[in-house]
This record gives sequence, structure tokens and C-alpha cells, in this order.
Amino acid sequence: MPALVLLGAQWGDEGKGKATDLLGGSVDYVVRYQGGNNAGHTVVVGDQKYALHLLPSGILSPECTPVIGNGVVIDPSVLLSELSGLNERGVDTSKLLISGNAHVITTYNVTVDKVTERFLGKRKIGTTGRGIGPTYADKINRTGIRVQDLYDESILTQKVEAALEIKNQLLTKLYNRRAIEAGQIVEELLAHGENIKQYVADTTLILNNALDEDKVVLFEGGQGTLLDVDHGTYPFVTSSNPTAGGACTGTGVGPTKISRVIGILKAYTTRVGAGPFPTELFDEDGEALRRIGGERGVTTGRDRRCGWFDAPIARYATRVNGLTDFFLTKLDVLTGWEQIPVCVAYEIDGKRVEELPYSQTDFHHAKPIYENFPGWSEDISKAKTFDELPKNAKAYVKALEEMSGAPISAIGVGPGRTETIEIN
Ligand code: 2SA
Ligand code: GDP
Ligand code: MG
Repeated sequence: MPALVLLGAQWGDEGKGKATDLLGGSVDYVVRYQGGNNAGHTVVVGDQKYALHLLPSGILSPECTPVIGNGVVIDPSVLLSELSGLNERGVDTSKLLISGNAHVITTYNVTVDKVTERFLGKRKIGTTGRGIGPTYADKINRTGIRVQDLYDESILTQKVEAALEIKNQLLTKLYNRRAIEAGQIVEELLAHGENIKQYVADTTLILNNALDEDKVVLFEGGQGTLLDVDHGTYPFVTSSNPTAGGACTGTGVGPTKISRVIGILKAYTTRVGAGPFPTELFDEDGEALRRIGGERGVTTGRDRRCGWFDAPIARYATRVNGLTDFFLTKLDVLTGWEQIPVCVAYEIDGKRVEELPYSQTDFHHAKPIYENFPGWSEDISKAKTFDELPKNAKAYVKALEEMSGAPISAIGVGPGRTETIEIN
């Protein structure tokens, strides 16, 4: 098993952090390939709870080398405080590797993210306000700052001045803000550069060499399939590619090296931020899912929107990612419901539609067509095998598997490292 990808099959927060940590013991490298500190991955080890934003979840497995790939955007001050927070708790972070080609989130891009959202008012995306979108925009616009630029003062100064030339027009003329001085930004970035220098490496070369030596490399996605800038519910998306293809462009490893793509799938659905969500619940069931599932943003603390499982979304994730299997998470959260509705198709303008529509207009009009599954009341959190699950829980899992288009290879029955059923 050379390289594998683990990614979110819905709108993020499916439990990728726990799943990566679970595999972390058996892999040599865990690599983030997109996104930045907008991600929030929770890992529970014994009685310790870790919230990771930028670092790969593999950082908690001592045998594993954590890598931040070229496709990631890095806020150096967040990186440094996340590292020191882990060090204070006894976690060794010295093996971390950072791509010199990764882009840097500058303070002016955090400002642009926040003021743009304020400016958009009710049309806002509901971003995490971490500067993600403006940093990727700079990258594509070829006015970005890369990690390697932090080691050449002359190049860095030219690049920051060029970027601010444009940003300051926007900030002063459109947003009525004060212009930002290049000198101070350069000084801050040079200092950050010194502090992260020990981790910077040619990660593409290291990862390809590792794969040539039959080492196991796990690519860990942030956010989820429907937040992908190409395949998600645009414009209500993040600005990167959490889908499987992003693992190649975001690390410099070719697709022929990847043999397994695991989709993390929550037994119901959640979303943070604005945008369409056909199965969203506005009643006490939605409130109960939020409360029992602890559905609150790990980065921003925002309440997550909650709804029933949506099978067309799972099928779509199988298709656009070429999924080989699913980890179904948070099955325990559904314990206690008499009936569990599952969206099996949509009704759009009076017609039954089986697949996720590519048209934004259609998706905004999609009404879920539900099928009800009988629930269970037994505590499933101690179950270690599929057979130990109650009959109705087994039937629910089997139905989801059938509708989602790929086998379910593991089931989460609690937040802890050991609260997982593996299916062979
Ligand atoms: P951004 O900041 O530009 O990436 O925001 C764009 C959209 O992407 C959504 N987004 C997320 N959705 C779910 N989880 C994410 N991570 C945190 C978590 C979120 C939090 O683990 O809970 O704490 O709020 C994440 N990151 C970005 C975002 O809500 C926008 O809809
Ligand atoms: P990620 O962004 O995909 O890594 O997910 P988050 O960490 O943002 O949110 C998932 C939440 O569910 C975290 O609080 C996890 O500890 C928790 N979790 C993960 N798997 C399970 C599970 O099987 N059952 C329960 N009850 N909680 C889980
Ligand atoms: Mg999360």
C-alpha cells in the first residue's frame, strides 16, 4: 500500500482527524495537501483532547513524519503557536517538514478576508476569517509569498511591495481603510522565517523517495468534497481542492502512486458557513444532532448546521474522488431515534432526481425525498465488531453502503481512538 488519501466526503468535520490518527500508527508520513488553519481536526487520545488546525493529525503518532505540502497555505504565527502548544503538552514536533513552495498567509490577507466578508453583508460566504481565500487568490494571481521567499530579503521585499500595491488600492479606495506599510510586514515575515527554518525542506523529493522505498504515505484532506473550489457548492466553498486530485497537485506525488482513497462519511450531515443544504433541519431533531454530536466549529466555535444523511452527496463523493472505501463516523450519535430518515434522491421542480445536480439553481431548489429506517436504543459505543451492533444499526449501515457506492471499512462509535469497528 504505497500512498493513500483520506478526505471528507461531505462538507467537512466528518471526523477526519480521528481517522487519520487511527491510521497514523501504521503509516510513515502524514501529509496535509491543501487548506490552512481554517481546518479544525479533533483527536481524542485517552483523556487528552487535541484540536489541530494546520498541523497534520499524524503529529500525534511518534513514529510518523508529519508534512505540510506545497498546496497548503501557512500562517506562520498560527503554526508556531500550534507547535508550542503541543510541545507544552509533551508532543515531539521536531520531525515536521514544510514545503518551501507552500504559500504564506500574511496579515494583510487576514484583513482582506475579514473586510470582504463584512462588505458582502448578507451575501457573505461565512469564511473562517483566516485569510485563506485571499492567499489562494494571490497564489493564482502570481502575487503570493512562498515559504522560500522568507529567506531572501530582497525578493521578499519586492513581492510584498507588489502585493500591497494592489491590496492598498482595494483597502483605501474601496474599504475605506488605512494603507498597509510593506516594511513592517517584511520584518515580521523574516522573523517568522527564522523561527520555522529548521522544518523547511524539498518535501516533494522526500515523499517520492519515501514511496520508492515502499514507505507508506497518507494524504490528509482538510474540509470536504462539497467545499472543493471546483467540485463543491461554488461559490459557498473554500478556495482549495480537498478532493483526491488535490493530493497530487498539493504534494507533487503522481496519481499512479495512490492505491486507496478513503472517504470519511458522517452518519448524518453537517455544514458550517453559508450555502445550500437540502437535508438541513430547523427543528428539535436538528438541535438534538447538534447537541449529541457536539457539532460546533473547532476553529471558529460556530454552531454547525445539522441534517439527515444525504445519499446523493455520498454517491457524488465516490464519483469525483474515485473512493475505494468509506469510514462511517458518529453512528453512536443516532442512537435513540425511533425512525431515521435518509435522503435517497431529490425532488427538483416536480421531478425525481437521483444524482447531485451540477446546476447551482437546481441544487438550491432540491427537496429531499426521504426513506425512513427503524432506529435502535442500545448503547453501541462499546461495540468492537459489526456483529455486535443492534440489528437496526446494521441495517442502517448496510443501506448507506449500498446507496453510497463504495464499501464501508470502518465505523466510528465514539470520539476516542479505540471507539471504532473495523470491517475486513
Ligand atoms: P474559508 O475560511 O475561506 O475556508 O471558508 C470558506 C467556506 O469553507 C468552510 N470551511 C469549513 N467548513 C467546515 N469545517 C471547517 N473547519 C472548522 C471546523 C470550521 C470552523 O473544523 O469546525 O471552526 O468554523 C471549515 N473550514 C472552512 C467555511 O465555513 C466556509 O463555508
Ligand atoms: P474533521 O474536521 O473531519 O477532523 O472533524 P472535526 O474534528 O472538526 O469534527 C468531528 C468531531 O466528531 C470531533 O469532535 C471528533 O472528536 C468527533 N468524532 C469523530 N468520530 C466520532 C465518532 O465516531 N463518534 C462520536 N461521537 N464522535 C466522533
Ligand atoms: Mg473540522
